[in-house]
Amino acid sequence: MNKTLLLVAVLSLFGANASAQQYFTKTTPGKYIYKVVDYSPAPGQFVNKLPMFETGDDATKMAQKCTESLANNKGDLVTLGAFGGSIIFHFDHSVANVAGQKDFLIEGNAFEGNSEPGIVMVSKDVNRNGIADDPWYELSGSADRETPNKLVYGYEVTYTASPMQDIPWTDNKGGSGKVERNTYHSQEYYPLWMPAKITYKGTLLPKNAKQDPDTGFWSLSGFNWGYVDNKANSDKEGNSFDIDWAVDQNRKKVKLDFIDFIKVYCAEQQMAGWLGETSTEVKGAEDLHIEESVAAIDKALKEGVATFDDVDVNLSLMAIIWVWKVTMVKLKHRII
Ligand SMILES: [Ca+2]
Ligand SMILES: [Ca+2]
Ligand SMILES: [Ca+2]
Repeated sequence: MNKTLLLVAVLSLFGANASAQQYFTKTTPGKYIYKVVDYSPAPGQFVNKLPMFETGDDATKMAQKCTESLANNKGDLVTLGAFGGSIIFHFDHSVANVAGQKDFLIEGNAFEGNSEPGIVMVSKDVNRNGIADDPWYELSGSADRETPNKLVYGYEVTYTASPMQDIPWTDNKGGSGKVERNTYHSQEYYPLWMPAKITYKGTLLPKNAKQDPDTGFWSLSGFNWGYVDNKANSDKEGNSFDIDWAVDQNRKKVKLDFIDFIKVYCAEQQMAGWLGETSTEVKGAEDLHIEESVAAIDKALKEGVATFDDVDVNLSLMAIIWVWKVTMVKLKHRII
């Protein structure tokens, strides 16, 4: 009986701990990107330039270069290349999902007629290891509601390196194409630190590029809401995201009280003539309500279910000892 009660208490503690928000550092929380933990672009005309690849750079180094470009509101651009190319980053704290409000903002470099929409995914650090290896949820955007039959869910593209040539790809729907080179960018378009074959999976948005038959001018029309690099940065609302838009693999709504990691991937697969391939760019991100995020973490800390990453183990041990002591006292006084 005693042992069972204790086991239940400890298990419930781990359960609570597993879903608790956290600080990623002990410094004063900031509202901008703290760290980029993964950068996996698809081929594109700005790849190996934004950020710059140098001989010997590996995936870790490239992610670090992205951090240097984006953290603390630096505001340099990172390109994601064609469909599926992605970036994963986090703030220095978990971002609360405030009811009825958008929770974070992501900037790109879109302007009217030049939208290169990327889809946002969010994740909680469920296993509390500080690494983005937990379940991901997509934030559903306007196209899901407005043109559901024109999206391709579970779309998958494989790119094959082809040095200094157009880069061929095939998809899981029997389609194929090339990320074509152009005269404006003369560097290699395939991410040079990555394997010679890369496969990316996600939701494919309907093509948004159109060429004016008279002028030859290409325009990339914007979607209504819910995508990165889709509206000009001056449109704060149009670049803001609500954690309540999260859906699971079956497109069913998921309720998340906070998130730790954000992923953005390019959701278009098209060549727009001389404009080249459509590729999402990311310029930065911001927690839209840092006070609420911090208050929620502090509350969880007080309740003993949140931890600083670097003292995680110690706090967990302390919490286990605390639960043990409380249980013993309660048993002694026959409270339970
Ligand atoms: Ca919200
Ligand atoms: Ca994790
Ligand atoms: Ca762009």
